[in-house]
Amino acid sequence: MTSALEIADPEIADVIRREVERQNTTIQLIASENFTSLAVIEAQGSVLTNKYAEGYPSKRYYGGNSVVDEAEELARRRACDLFGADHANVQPHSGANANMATYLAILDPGDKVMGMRLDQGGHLTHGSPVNFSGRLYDFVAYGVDAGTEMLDYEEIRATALREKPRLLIAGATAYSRVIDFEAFRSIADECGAILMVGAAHIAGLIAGGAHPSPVPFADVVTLTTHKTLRGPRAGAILCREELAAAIDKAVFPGLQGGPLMHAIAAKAVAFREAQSEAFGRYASDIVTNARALAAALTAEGFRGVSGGTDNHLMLVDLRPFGVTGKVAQEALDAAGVTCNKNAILNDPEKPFVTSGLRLGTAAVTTAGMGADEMVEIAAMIGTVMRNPEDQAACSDVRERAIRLCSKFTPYPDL
Ligand code: DSN
Repeated sequence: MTSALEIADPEIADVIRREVERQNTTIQLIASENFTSLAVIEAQGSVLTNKYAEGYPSKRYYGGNSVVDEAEELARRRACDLFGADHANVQPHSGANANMATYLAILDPGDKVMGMRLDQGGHLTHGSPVNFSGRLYDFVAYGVDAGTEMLDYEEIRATALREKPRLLIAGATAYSRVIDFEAFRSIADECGAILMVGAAHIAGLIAGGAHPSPVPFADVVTLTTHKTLRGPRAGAILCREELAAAIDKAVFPGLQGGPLMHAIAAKAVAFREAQSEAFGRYASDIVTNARALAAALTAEGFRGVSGGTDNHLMLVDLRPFGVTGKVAQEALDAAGVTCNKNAILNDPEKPFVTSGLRLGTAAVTTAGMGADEMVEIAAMIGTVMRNPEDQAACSDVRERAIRLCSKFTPYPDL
């Protein structure tokens, strides 16, 4: 049957059709991506997109909100239950907005903040000079130890005691080891800082019990809902009761206007899905697959940054292959393996080139792949890295990717 979209806008209908095909026939290893359920997609694509609901449930600026209020209440309650939090704000449109709202709630412009360096695994909103965070606040960066390539908590403590930040941020986008939130709490207490954890990447692992939770230790935890948590593309904030009013006020009216009620409904669906036992098994399988992929890549000759992984992602150093991250990403893309180039510690290459790749296993785990497939994927990556300009070798890998995806198709019915 021809859909309404195909009739109204065949060009966009065709873009969506081809993107479904791309997701169904290529291997997705971007550590921040996943495949949402059809239930999440249905909620996201619903008439809730029509509703203006500035404010919060029962305290809206416009009429007609009694129905969508229930969606936001469900999302807030489920987020609190899932993570054991006092309070949840489910309105942030993204993780960056969740972080920005947190700063707005807690800081004054010019205040000192400590966060992880972007080029050592942090995030743009953790103080990058090209981001609002680096322009509005006085960021002091911490990184990883040059030898272990892991967080050095004693070094972070020494810096925090010297700099006395008002806000200490834990959390990363390219760090493959468990983060010790209890250690961050004790550092924050010693230097008198508020502790925020940016848990976007590991939110699903936390929900599923595959990574320790920051909630008992942090004053504020920011999330995205679309990475390991497998929900819609959006953000959320969890916080202690004492900060609830300030956080809510910072999100609206401080930062955003009307909340995206369709996205909030889709977040509620994802939080419910994450409460299931099956989600717990999935979270644990993500880590098992990441370890299997990291081990298989090491056997292929790659150097794993920090020697491996405890979570859903890994960074690999491509220098043993004499290939840059940019060349690797493009060659793998052509071969049906989607991933992103990523800086490694003291990377000699520019940020748009890099010497590393970041690989994650959340999406392939959702697709049903296991340890055998991780070995196969590592072999495919190894083949492309040994022959990045060899069209025949890359075509062969592309065929292998299509065969693998035909057995593990995320959206067979789309
Ligand atoms: N762009 C996201 C990631 O890939 O980690 C972070 O915002």
